[in-house]
Amino acid sequence: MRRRPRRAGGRPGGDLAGALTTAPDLRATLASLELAHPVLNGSGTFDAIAALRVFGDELRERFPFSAFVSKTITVEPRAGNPPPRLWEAAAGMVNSIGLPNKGLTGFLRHDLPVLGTLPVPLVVSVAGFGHDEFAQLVAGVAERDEVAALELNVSCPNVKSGCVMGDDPRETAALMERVRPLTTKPLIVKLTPNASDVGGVAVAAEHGGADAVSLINTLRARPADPESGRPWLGAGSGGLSGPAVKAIALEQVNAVATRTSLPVVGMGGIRSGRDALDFVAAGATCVAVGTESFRDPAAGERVRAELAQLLAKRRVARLADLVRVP
Ligand code: RRO
Repeated sequence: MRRRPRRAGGRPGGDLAGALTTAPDLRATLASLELAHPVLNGSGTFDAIAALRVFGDELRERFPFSAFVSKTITVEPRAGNPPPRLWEAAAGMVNSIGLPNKGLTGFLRHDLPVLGTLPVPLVVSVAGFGHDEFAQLVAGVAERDEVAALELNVSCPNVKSGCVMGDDPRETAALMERVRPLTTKPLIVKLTPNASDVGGVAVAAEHGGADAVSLINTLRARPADPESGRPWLGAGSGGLSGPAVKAIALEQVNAVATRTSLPVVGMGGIRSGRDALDFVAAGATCVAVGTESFRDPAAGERVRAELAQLLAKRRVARLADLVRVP
């Protein structure tokens, strides 16, 4: 078992004597991406195209995330699942969106030119129903200059077939073998919390040449209509996210961070700088805000600001100095 190397410097509670006179340095390195701070969005949880339409240049000047991860795209256009698609859980949300998107050609023609104008690196999330489709998506997306990195979504809970490649280390290894030779751009593998051994899947991704992993995607869930007791969601089941899953996500992030040396994008119920710090302490290099952005579209910016305040209070000059919990 490989243990994640400790970062240089720092001890719990901080590594500087005296008060900080400058704002903490939040820069983070995710594979070859040099990011201004560690807060990304979770795929599919922030519609940058709609936000640009509403806020225009104001959004470009104060973009809440240090990199933007697109909604997952597939080769063919998809309408998504029948409604209702959302359920508000006690401490979170169950979604059954079902991967609606314009398909590869529609994305490249209509969405990419707009997303390419964002002031941060663009990560395009892709999901194929089989290796050939993944290969088509990776080749088609990676050749575009607007794209800084790709996220391989092997973990969507809301489609009947496919997306099983993240359940099993051998499946993940076979996928990586197929797509890794197609691009030199960073490949981030989005892991599922529904796998029995998420650490094993992460190790397979690393051996297969992944540059980073992100986790967690949503947990399979089945809300019941309080009146009839029948399944509430049009598709029957969906995926649970939000504060309810945070402790599960921390456990899985820690399991992955201790078994691989890949940078980890940690997510699952992050609402505050305190939550973000917990993920960094568990081993994450970057964090992503998802469900909270539906409640507060400015959550990404707030989480970053709160994280900076927390580090300053603890007299930690650089995020990279923070000691990770083994
Ligand atoms: O579109 C969705 O239903 C969806 C996706 Br692609 C995903 O990766 N995770 C999720 O909870 N929903």
